[in-house]
Formats: sequence, C-alpha cells, structure tokens
Amino acid sequence: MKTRKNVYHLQDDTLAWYSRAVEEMKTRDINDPTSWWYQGAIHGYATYPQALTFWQDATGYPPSPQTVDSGFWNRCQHGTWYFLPWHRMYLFYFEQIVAKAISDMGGPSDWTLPYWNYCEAFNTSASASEQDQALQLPPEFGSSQGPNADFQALWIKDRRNYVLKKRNVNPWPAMNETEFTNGTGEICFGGGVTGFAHSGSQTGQLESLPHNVVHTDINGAMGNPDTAALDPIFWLHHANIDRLWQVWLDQGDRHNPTINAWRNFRFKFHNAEGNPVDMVVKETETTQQLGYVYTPDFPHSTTATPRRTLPAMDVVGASPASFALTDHMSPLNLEMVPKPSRNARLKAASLAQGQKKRTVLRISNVTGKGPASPIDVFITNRDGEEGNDENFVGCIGLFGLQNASTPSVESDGSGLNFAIDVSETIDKLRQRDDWDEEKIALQLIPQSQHENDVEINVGRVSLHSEIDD
Ligand SMILES: [Cu+2]
Repeated sequence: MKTRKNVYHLQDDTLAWYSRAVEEMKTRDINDPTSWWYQGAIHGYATYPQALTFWQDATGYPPSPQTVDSGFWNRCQHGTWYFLPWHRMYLFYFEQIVAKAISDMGGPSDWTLPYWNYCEAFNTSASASEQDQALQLPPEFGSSQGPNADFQALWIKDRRNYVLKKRNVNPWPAMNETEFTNGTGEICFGGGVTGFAHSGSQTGQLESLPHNVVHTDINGAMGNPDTAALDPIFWLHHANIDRLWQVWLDQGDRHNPTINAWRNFRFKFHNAEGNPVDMVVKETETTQQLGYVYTPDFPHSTTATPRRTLPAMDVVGASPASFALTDHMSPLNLEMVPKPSRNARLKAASLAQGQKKRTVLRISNVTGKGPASPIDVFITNRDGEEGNDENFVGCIGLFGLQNASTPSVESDGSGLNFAIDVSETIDKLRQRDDWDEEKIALQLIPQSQHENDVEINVGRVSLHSEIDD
C-alpha cells in the first residue's frame, strides 16, 4: 500500500524527483499521452488568449487535430457527482506516469504524490506558525520572484497569490454535510446527479470550497480548468481534495451513492506505458481499493459537526433582477416574499434539542469571463451595514466561469451555481435587538481588484429556508 504524505512533512527527495520528472515530461511531445502537456489537456484544453498563453509553450505545439478530438481531452468533471471519482482516477494514472518517468531516470521506483494540506490553517491544536505555513505554497514551487533554483520545473508564470487566504480553505462546510448527493441543485457533499459533465452546474460543497476557491485564489493557469493542470501545484491541491473525500467517508454514517448510474460510470485514461485504459467509478470508492492511503491528518474524521439532512425548503427572498458584479458593490436588498405566505420562515423553528433550522443562500446563473478572484459573500441586516466578520457567510470561486457561460456541447451556457449554508450567520443576526426580517441584504466583494478583462453577471440570488410544520 502506498502512502501519500503531507508535503510539509516530507523528509526525502520526493519533490526533487517530481521537479525532474516534470522537466522531462515537458520535453515529450504534446501528442504523447504521457507528456506533461497531454496530461494537462485531459483536464482541459483551449486556445482563446487566456489559455493560449500557457499552451503555446508546449513541445510540439500545436497538437494534431486527431489528438484534440481523440476523446481523451477536455474530460474533467465539474459541477457533478462525478467530480470526486473522476479526479481520483486522473491522479491515479498521473502518479503512475510520473513514477515511471522517475524510475526510468534511475530514481526510486515507488514515487508517490504528496498532498498540500492548506486546511491545517483551521486546526486549532496546531501552532500559529504551522497554521500560517499551511497557507503558503510550498517554497519548492517558487515565489512571485520566480522559480526555486533547485526545483525549476515546479514553478509556472502568472500565479496571482503564493499565500492563500484562510477563509478560502475552510473544510467545514463540506465536511459537515452528511449526504454525498441529494438530487438536483441541492446542497450536499459530492455534487448533483448528472451525466458526463465537463462543465456541469450542480456543484457539491467540497468542490465549491476549498476546491474552486483555492483554484481562483492562486489564479493564473490554476484559475481556469483549461490550463489548471499545467501548474505542478494542481496535483498536490487535488490530492488534498481526494484525501478529504476519504476523511469524510471515515466519519461514519456517510456513504457514497449506491445508484448504478454513479457506480458503473466509466472514464478513459492512459496508463504509465501510454496505453488506453478505463476505470469504473465503483473501483474508486475508497483509496485502499486503488492501493494507497493518506497519512492521518487534519481534519480528523471525528471532529465534524454533522448537519441534518436537508429538509424541505422554500424561497424567503430573492434579488429583483440580474446584476453585474463590480468591485464595489453596495449591499443589495432582497425582495422578500410577502409576509402572509412567508409565515416567519426565518424565525427560529421549534426543533429537537441542539438542532438548527437550515437556511441556504443560492447564487445562481453566474456568467462572464476573465480571471476572477474569489468572492466573499456577506448578509447584512441594518441600514448602511457593510460586510464584516460577523455577517460573512462564505466565499465562492468562479472556476470554469467562461466555459459555463458559453453555450456548447459541454454546457447550456447558463453559468455557475453556488449554494452556501448560512444558518449560523442568520442565527447570529437574529440575536440582535434590531433584527428585521424584512431587511435582508447581500453583499458580494471580490477579494482582489479586477482588471478590465473580468466581467461577472449574477442571474439571481435567493434565500431559502426550512418550511415550518
Ligand atoms: Cu481542480
């Protein structure tokens, strides 16, 4: 059994060999399934300017039309219940291809992909310096000054941030969910029920945060599915997401889907020899099945606070119209459903002890383009109140914005959708003396100022709460 280790706990030359392998794989032709370029294109490949700036560096560029249309490229699964199994397979074959490159160069025969556990920033039993360190891109991957001289190939141009914001790596909204999927568009751990979904719209909580938000925080190649896997940190980020799936399952009382449509779905890859292979989702249900484990690490499987299965919900209020998201958006008042029919749906419901009424914020049909930064979301309840730590509800990452906004074979073009559990913030606001159920406003603030090439339009924002009996 292989063990994938925390990148900050490595005490060997795993990263030195990784850098050498990346360098070697970059010399392979883009049409070679085991090249760095082909491996990246399996996730996503495109030639609009923002993507071309990375792809034109590829050995043998441009790829032959036969390669592009081979059915092996542009396969990544997003906004779907296949997000986790597809990426697990993708990492599994990539790890074998890298390991073979390393052993062919005379290195060790058992190279294993490490993971980057940025979630450690939420580990209150870790020291402050350990928490801070976890948010930093491991120094071997370079800095804004350029590559680390000993690990040249682990750097890539145009990364926006080398230190993540703590709120962008919060594992709890995902880990606390108890259901892998609960049908269409509802809040859940692993994503909504779909078919093959290269640019789907039913994003699970783990995919949303930390996955999407970390992508857009680092930005550059990582900020876009059509280039993300060209950044060597991509693979350590996804190893952490893959680990969180296993930690979630190990909490007990959590289950993968049992439906055959999920279990029997098949995806194609290439193995270390460059030969086509396929794998079925049910082969990926635990890491052990694929011959590897992760070192025990935060969050531990016993520390989550399980949320109740999502009850029946109804709309309490919504934005009156679609709106453009600018850098300095002031709070937007939601239009509330008239009171008689709303029937105090935001009041504390009488639930069994310790249970909280659930309220969910949906941000739907987000369309646009450009390298958007993560967006902080706040709910305010007072005139003139701006977003702050007390009314912060979460952040969203517009990973795949352009593809989701462009009608194509892969997407209906209706944009990205997000769901955030806001029960705790609503609960906090309800405690205030001046709480007013008619005054729910929403503020969306990009974490960094956008250049002119970013355009974001939000179709609808709506607040949903549990129906009273
Ligand atoms: Cu990703």
